[in-house]
Amino acid sequence: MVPKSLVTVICCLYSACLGDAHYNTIVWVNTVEVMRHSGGHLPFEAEVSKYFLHGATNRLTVAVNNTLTPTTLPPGTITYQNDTSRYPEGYFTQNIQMDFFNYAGIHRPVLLYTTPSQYISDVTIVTRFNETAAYIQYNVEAQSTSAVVVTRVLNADGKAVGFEKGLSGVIVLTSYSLWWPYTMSNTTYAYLYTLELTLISSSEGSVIDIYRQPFGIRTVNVTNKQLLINNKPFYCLGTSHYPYAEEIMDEADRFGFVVIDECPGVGIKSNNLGNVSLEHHKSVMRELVARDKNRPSVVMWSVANEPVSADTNAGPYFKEVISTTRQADSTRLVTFVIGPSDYWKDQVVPYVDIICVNHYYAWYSDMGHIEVIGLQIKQDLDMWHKTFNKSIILSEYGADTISGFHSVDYLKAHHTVFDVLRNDYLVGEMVWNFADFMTVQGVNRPYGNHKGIFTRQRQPKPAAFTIRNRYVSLGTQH
Ligand code: E9O
Repeated sequence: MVPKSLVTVICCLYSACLGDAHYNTIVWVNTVEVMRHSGGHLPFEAEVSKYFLHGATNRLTVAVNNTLTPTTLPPGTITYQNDTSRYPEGYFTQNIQMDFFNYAGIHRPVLLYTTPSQYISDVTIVTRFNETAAYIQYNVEAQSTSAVVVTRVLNADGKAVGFEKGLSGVIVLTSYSLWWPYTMSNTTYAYLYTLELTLISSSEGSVIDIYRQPFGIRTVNVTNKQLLINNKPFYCLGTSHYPYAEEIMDEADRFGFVVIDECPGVGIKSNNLGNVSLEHHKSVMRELVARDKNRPSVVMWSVANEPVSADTNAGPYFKEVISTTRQADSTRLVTFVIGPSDYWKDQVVPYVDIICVNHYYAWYSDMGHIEVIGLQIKQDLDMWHKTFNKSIILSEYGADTISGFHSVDYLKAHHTVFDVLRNDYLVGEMVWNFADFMTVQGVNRPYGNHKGIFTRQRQPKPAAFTIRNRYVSLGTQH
C-alpha cells in the first residue's frame, strides 16, 4: 500500500523501483499496468505519478513468474509428460541448466521515491590520470528543457576541489587521491570522491534538484601477463560469480574490493544461441552496465559463465554480446568464463580481454587424485595462454566438503601450482565458493552444493582457514 500522505504533494514525480524480481514481472498501480520486466538480479523502474489516486489509498501489485525457458537468462526448459499412466494430466517439470535453486519472487528492496518534476536522471563518470593531473569526465542526463547544471567534485572530507558548468565536461584535479583496491599493506585504499550535480532554473536561479554520485579515480588495463589497476599489477583473490545486490556493490566501492561484474548468463547451451536470446542478453548487459557503470570496484564485465563456447554459433553470438557491452562501457575489460572446454575448440576467447577458466581436476574428474592437479592445471592453462596470448584468471576451483571434513590438501595442491603460474600469466585465483548454497535436488547435491569454505549458516570449515592464511600471506606481499 502507498501511504496517503505521499500522494498529496503534487509537484513531485513518483517512481517505483524494484531492485530485482525473478524472472518475468508485471507491476500495476491500482488497476493500471505500469511496467513489465524480464530478467532477475537487476533493477527496473517506472515513473508512476499519473496513476496515483490523490487523497486515496493506492495499491502497488507485483506479479512474478520464475519459469525459465530457452530464451531466458539463465536459460531452462519445460518438459511436458503425456503418459497419463505415470503422470497426472498436464504434468510438466522445469529443468534448469545451472547449479542454483531457481528462487522466485522479489529478492531486493522495492522503493517508491520522488523527484522534482525537472530532475537529473543519469550521470556517467569516466576518470583517468597522469603524473600531473587527474581528469574527471562527466556526462549528465537531465529531464529539463531550460535548467543549467553546476558540477562540483567533493573530496572524502566533503570539501569542494573541482568545479564545472554544463551537461558534460572534464574537471581537472592537479592534486588527487587514487581509488586503490584493499591490500593489507596499503592503508590508503578505496578513496571515494562525490560528484555533486545541481540543477538550477535558468530563469529564476533557484535550485531544482541536487544529485550526488560517489566515484573513484582509477584505471584498468591488461597485458598478456598482467592485470593492471592504476598501472600496477593486481592479483585477484576471492570467490566468484553472478550479479550482487547494490548494497554489496556499495560496500565493495567503500572497502576496496575488486569486482568482476557478471550477468546471470550461466549454463548457456547450443539451443540458447538464437536471435531472441541474443537480443535479451544484450539488453541484460546494458542494464548491468547502467546499474554499475560509475563503480570504481568494477574492473571487468563478464557476459557468461560456462557457456557452450565450442559451438560454432557461440562465436558470432558472443562477439555481438561483447561488442554491445563495450559500446555501453569502453573503460573496463570484458570477459566470459570458460567451463569444461578445450582450448583448440573455443570460439569466444578471441573477443575477450582476459581469459577466465574454471577447473575441478581431482573432483569432477580423477576424483580424489590430488596428485594430478598441478600437472593438469599447468598443462591446460599453458595451452590457453600459448594459443591466445592473454592473461588468465582461474575463476573457479574447489571441492564439496561436509563441515568437519577436510578439503585442505585439495586446495593446497592448487596453491602450489598457482605459485608457479602467477610468476608468469596467472593474474587471479578464485575459490568456489564463499558459502554452501541451495541447488535443485540431485543425487550429487545432498541438500545443495557444499563447495563453500563457509557453511550455509556462515560457519568456517577448515578450508576457510587455509584460504585466509593464503590470502594473508599473498596480501602482505603487495
Ligand atoms: C558453476 C557453479 O555455479 N561451475 C560449476 C559449479 C559446480 O560445482 C557450480 O556450482 O557444479 C562447475 C562445473 C564443472 C563441471 C565439470 C564437469 C566435468 C565432467 C567430467
